[in-house]
Amino acid sequence: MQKKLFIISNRLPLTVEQTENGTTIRQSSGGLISAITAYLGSGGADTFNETIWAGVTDCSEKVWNSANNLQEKMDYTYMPVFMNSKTYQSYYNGFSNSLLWPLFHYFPSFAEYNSNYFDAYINANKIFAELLAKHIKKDDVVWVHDYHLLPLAGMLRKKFPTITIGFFLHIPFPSYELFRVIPKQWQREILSGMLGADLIGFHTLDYASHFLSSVEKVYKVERDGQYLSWENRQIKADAFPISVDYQQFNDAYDEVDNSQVKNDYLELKGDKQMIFSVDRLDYTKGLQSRLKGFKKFLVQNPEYIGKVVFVLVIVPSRDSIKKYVERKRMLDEYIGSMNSTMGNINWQPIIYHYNHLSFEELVALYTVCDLALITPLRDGMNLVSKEFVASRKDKKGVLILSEMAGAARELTEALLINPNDTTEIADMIKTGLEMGVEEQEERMIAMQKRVSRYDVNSWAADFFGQLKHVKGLQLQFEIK
Ligand code: GDG
Repeated sequence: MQKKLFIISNRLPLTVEQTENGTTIRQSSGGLISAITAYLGSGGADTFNETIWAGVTDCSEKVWNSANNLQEKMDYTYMPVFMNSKTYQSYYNGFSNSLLWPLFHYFPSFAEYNSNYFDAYINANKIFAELLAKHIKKDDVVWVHDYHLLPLAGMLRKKFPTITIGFFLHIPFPSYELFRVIPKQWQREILSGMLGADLIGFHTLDYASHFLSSVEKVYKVERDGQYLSWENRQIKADAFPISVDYQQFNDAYDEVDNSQVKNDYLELKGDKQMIFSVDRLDYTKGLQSRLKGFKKFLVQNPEYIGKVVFVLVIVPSRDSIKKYVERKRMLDEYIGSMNSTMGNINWQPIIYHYNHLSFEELVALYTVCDLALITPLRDGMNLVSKEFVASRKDKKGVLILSEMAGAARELTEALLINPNDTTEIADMIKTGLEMGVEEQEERMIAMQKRVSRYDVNSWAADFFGQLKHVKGLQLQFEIK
């Protein structure tokens, strides 16, 4: 059987720009892109006849068509989705990132309820569905990703009643108490859309249970463990903790060793200890409380003045949304004020980089730093913490991790903190910087065992294995 795999996400994993020198193509960053490209790059989807990645691009159809070298050296085919910018703004900046993102990350006061946004969200999903319907055949497998596309599986199911569809949510699914604040009609469309899939994957069992109990309450459907019966189909919702390409990061330790980039960072570090963090600019990432915790640490432990440096990398993200622009301004002011009031002529506590790092720079920083400080207020999983662990082939380094990140379920040997407790962050920074090498190694080895055992390929294989299994169950279910 010649089956195709369709991977569908809001955006394609690249940015196409037209400059005076022609068309340039840059890889975009973000958790979903890291995971899927790692999986496809390692040949994970080779059992399919062809893999097609569909998503919106930020260039016009004309520019796209002129960039005819796009498909070169790619293991998969891009299928661009085009929509007018008004629809895209209301669907992406509006419903997706001004309602679903804040609400699903437990920031209900940031949520905007705007029916024009909802209409655009449904419309944008219809544009995806109509384009895909022209290409999908009944034996193909469709894997839909993330909160931008919650209704899509339902729309595709109407067009293809027997097709295999998987859906994976990359962010938390909130408890019903929070989900129910969404207007009822929207709740119903979101859930019935997700239920168009055969298998619905989440990072943790808690998120899966929140989803199942929301379906029970909204639709009065009975569940049987992880299963639900819906429109004559058996559907499963389960946990698939996303992961990283462990081998790629572990091998990268040797690849960057002695490189110019790493030597530059080592020089910058000198005889100081180095703390490192990297995140997209987002209010969920707990950047402010991280900085407050670091400031408290320096105030409580003045002997560290001039002896420690915090390399803080923030990657621009969603910079056309007001909340993100405000956050950037607040951070700039806070960092400026900390450096000017606590630093001196020879030393600044924070080295702030507001830009994208190359892979080599990222790994060099993971491996040069003494401590990774990762403090999201909420995070579906958090891949940065797993990448840090995977890249420490030397078994050294300390991870401070928020217990509000999905990754905290697996990385239990990290120093776990409550990100709202800046005193705890300050105390843990001290504990981490003073931890003996033996304890560092013990903790790192235990975490590496877990991340290497369940890497991004196991994650995808586990998902596809269960998808096949559920589809099998579904056939029995229909025959009865
Ligand atoms: C969402 C969920 C979930 C970041 N800056 C640079 C860079 N990155 C890469 C990291 C990592 C990825 O982006 C970020 O992933 P996270 O998981 O930490 O965070 P989100 O982007 O919010 O991801 C999250 C994820 O989806 C997957 O399901 O874990 O909870 O919010 O891979 O390395 N990469 C490079 N330069 C950078 O400057 N090269």
